[in-house]
Amino acid sequence: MTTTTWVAAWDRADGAERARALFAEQFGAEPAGVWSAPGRVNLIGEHTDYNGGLALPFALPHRTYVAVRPATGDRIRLVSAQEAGVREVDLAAVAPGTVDGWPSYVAGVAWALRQAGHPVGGFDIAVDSCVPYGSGLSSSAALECAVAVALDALNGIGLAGTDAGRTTLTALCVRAENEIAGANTGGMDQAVSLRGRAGHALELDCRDDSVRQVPFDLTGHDLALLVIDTKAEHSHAGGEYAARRADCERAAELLEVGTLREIGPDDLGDALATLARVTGPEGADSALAEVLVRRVRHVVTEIGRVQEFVALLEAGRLTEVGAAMDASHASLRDDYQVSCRELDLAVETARDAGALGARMTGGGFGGSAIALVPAAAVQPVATAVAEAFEAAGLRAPAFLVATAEGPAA
Ligand code: GAF
Repeated sequence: MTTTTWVAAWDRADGAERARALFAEQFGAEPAGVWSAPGRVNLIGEHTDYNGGLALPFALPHRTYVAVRPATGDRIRLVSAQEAGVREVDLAAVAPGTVDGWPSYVAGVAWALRQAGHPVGGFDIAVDSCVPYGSGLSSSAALECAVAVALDALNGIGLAGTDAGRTTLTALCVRAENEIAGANTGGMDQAVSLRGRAGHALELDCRDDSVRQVPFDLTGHDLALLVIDTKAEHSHAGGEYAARRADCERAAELLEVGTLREIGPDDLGDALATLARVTGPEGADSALAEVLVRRVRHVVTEIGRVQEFVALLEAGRLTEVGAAMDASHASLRDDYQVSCRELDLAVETARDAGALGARMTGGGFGGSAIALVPAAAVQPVATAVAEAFEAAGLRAPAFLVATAEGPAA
């Protein structure tokens, strides 16, 4: 029989002790403290954040832990339990394109805080994490946000104490990711890692960064949210994510709107006709017209699905959200074209095995899918997916059951 692999979340005290012990072993001293931040899943609202739209993520129990001690001067020394060797970065020399690999997320946050006028100097940092890496569950945002709250506390900045301050920290982490790590992502992942709440999903309105905490607790409803890490690796520093973002910006420009959020559901037909007209036969680029029509249709309908999903959650009609999840996946696969064979197989198999709804989560091109399943069907659905992957000759997937937990602290 095919076995299933489960990715456990560490107990918080255990995670903190791992980071502390790594710090002590590496640097021969105790850290000033240990901070941590969660990865996320997104229930619905994909590729909407950079279009000023709505998303509905929640923070996972899986967290990245950082043990930190300030140092004199501008030198950052970094060690990670997941990476070999000690890295060093001169904070004064950090600029776009100067730092490679995982240290760019750490140095990028220190750089962004400095750019905003905060007096951040060098530090030693040890990192350990149970957020699966490269799985579309925001391991990079978890690292950025853990560093953000650590530097906020160590430098007496005080932003982490209020939601308004955390909104500012979110923007600084996004700057770090966009400008220093070189991934042109939106702000959903950092927002939920810093502003999520246990037992709630975060309805995030990217038009003005406002949020609404929507109760999301499946216990008592006999349901569970199964996360399927397909092990098909993805990266947002790659070209496809940036290409989708560029498509949306081009469409907004042609439609003469600031962001696609300004296209309401009732305007969609007119907007698609306008796009076809300005880029199509007269504009002599019908291939571009077809692509942009698909992108806009996804974004506008996906924002509507977030609203539908939230309304069902608030009405306690959890068993009815599956259709919106299924429609979201179809739209991401067919119109936005960011799914892949592994994600489609995970989603289809989960549904056939009893899931109420399933979809890819995160940026796509690999990474993870989520399935809403009756609690008793968690193991049978996981087994069915693992068997389907084995039969298709794909790498064995990994699984976790996601509950909504607290933010960076
Ligand atoms: C990735 C990005 F980092 C987010 O900003 C978001 O765009 C997501 O893909 C797609 O919804 O996680």
